[in-house]
Amino acid sequence: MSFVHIRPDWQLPEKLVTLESAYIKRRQFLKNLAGFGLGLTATSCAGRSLSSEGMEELSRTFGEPIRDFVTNPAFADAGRPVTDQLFASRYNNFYEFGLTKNIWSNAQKLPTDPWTLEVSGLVKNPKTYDLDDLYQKFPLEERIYRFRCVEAWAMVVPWLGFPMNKVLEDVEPTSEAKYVRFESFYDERITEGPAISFSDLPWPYHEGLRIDEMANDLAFFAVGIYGRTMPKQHGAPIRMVVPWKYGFKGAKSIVKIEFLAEQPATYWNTISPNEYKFEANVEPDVSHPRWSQKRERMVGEGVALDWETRETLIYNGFGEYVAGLYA
Ligand SMILES: Nc1nc2c(c(=O)[nH]1)N[C@H]1C(S)=C(S)[C@@H](COP(=O)(O)O)O[C@H]1N2
Ligand SMILES: [Mo]
Repeated sequence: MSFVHIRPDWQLPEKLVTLESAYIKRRQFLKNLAGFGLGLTATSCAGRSLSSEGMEELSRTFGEPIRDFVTNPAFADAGRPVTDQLFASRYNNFYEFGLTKNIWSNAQKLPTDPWTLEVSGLVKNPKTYDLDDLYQKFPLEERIYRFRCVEAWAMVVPWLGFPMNKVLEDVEPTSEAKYVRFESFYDERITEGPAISFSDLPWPYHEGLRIDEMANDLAFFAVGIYGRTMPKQHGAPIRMVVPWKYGFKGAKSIVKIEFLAEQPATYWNTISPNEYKFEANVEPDVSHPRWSQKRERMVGEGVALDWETRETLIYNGFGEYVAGLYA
């Protein structure tokens, strides 16, 4: 397959400037609205405004530009607009750093360099990769994927990384390997979120896939987003992206990968097996016990009630790639 490198417009520095000034104007608008009683909604949700200093601080979390990558033409257009980075990067789930979506600042404590990712278990070549290995061994591609959280919010983001099957080629799982377990960084002196309210949960965060799911071409390890290295709040320096499954399957800041014969326990499934399945494929007709999964709110500007909603698609729109896995 031949790749064409398209320089997307969010990489242009002017884009940031435009977004910021548009945002500040909107903020003024919301402030005016507050007088009519909508202020509470505006400040109690993701659309909460940031001061221009806050905006500047946020943009400093964006990581270093990555120049050496190709945009995979199969994933150059998600059929929906790309979510503005200024929203995607401050509406996060990363419970190690707190309960709310507003953890971006707290997550800056995460130490990401040096970093090692250990691959072990039922493989012919166990490996421990450091950051240089990860960047040098696996050529980077960009993929614009739809992203769907089980909580019914969604976004469209340009990830930078490599397909998980490149790692399979490198470590060569044995024939006994049927499942894979992934583990996130955890150090209670740093990941202080749980100390507040989640201390009895099964830390570190861990997830799992079937080995044929990991081998599917869509399954991705992301080391960057929006043309830059991964911001800490999005799971620096390396995270899983499994776009046909709910977002919680994509463990952030992973330190360990283990190949297993049996299905591993996973974080949310252990906490609430009835609500969060191991498989966790995006299925609009299968309701969460507490809400419908038929539609999704696109992360964006303004007050939550105004978020644009769209229809949720089976396998998050990736059925042509993955339906065969579940036939
Ligand atoms: N280690 C870790 N990984 C995690 C989570 C988490 O709390 N801890 N949250 C998950 C959930 S529920 C979602 S929706 C996505 C959110 O990714 P984003 O904040 O980069 O959009 O990360 C997933 N990976
Ligand atoms: Mo999620």
